[in-house]
Amino acid sequence: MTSTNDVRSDSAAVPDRNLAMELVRVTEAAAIAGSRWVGCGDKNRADGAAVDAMRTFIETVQMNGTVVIGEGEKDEAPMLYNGEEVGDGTGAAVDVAVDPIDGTRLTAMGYDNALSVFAVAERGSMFDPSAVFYMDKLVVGPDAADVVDLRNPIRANVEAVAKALKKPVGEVTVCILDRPRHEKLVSEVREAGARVKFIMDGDVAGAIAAARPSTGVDMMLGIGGTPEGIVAACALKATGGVIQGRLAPIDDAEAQKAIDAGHDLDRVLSTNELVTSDNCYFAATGVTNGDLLKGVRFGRSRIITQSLVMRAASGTVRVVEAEHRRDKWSHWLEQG
Ligand code: VTB
Ligand code: MG
Ligand code: MG
Repeated sequence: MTSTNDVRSDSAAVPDRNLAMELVRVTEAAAIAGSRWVGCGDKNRADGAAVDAMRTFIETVQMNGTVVIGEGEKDEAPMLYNGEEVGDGTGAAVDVAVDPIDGTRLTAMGYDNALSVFAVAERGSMFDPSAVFYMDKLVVGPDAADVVDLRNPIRANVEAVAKALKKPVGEVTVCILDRPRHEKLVSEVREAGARVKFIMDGDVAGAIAAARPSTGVDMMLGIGGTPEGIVAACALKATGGVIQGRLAPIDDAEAQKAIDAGHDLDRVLSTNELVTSDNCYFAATGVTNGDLLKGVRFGRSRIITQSLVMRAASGTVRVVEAEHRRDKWSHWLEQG
């Protein structure tokens, strides 16, 4: 039987629409376990706890998943490795992109903006990020989606966004990772008259914030991780808005390797090229507070989490605030 919805829910080839709701339990678990280590000063400790919790909780999710993006390689973090099979092995075959904590340094230092994220899409539909670790990105929300182009000068893009959002350029806020490599970009944004909002890490949260209303961020620009670009694309497919990405090799050797693997380094990849299928699901839970989500809060007997749950095919975005009984989490909170 075919449901009245746009996506069949009766076929094993298509993941069930409830999958996103299951994924949020996984990011909640990783965020809670990781948040035990907020401010501890050791980013691997926070990441390790989040990875362990994520691994344990993924096993309960009904899917036949293969990790294609297991962030951690670039940062030598304790990763869910590429090729690892996750889920209970039933149901549709899917690609999985995880970042148990995007912003491990933020977590360890007690700074804002750290997230736990998990994204799933039909098998074979996520861009393979192995060629190049970094990607030049441009992200805007739905209202400005049709007026920007990564190939255009910064000023042109910023002015186009201002026009699309019907506000003066001086009120356009551009989120940029605070890195020496962005010095020229930052001056160009400021010369165009827009505001720069620096983030120390966490450009998944930055990208989604740029595409969501009322976050105070209108646009994200600059070079960040390729895996994070694909994770962000999964969310953008549901919120509307676009991410445009161009591979940004760190040196000639990496560039040559990418070219040999068949990549065109001048090509601007669109949201739908980074993730080709609309059968795409996304969940994120705040670890520390941020523009996008509140972080994990500990009460005497309850732990409160805030998460986003999205499904691209329907475009539904849910904000899920959950209360967890603290005693049930003691295994994850009393380690160390
Ligand atoms: C970004 C950021 C991540 O990596 O993608 C960044 O979102 C890019 O790499 O939180 P550099 O740190 O080398 O600039 C992180 O900081 C870590 O994954
Ligand atoms: Mg990351
Ligand atoms: Mg990470």
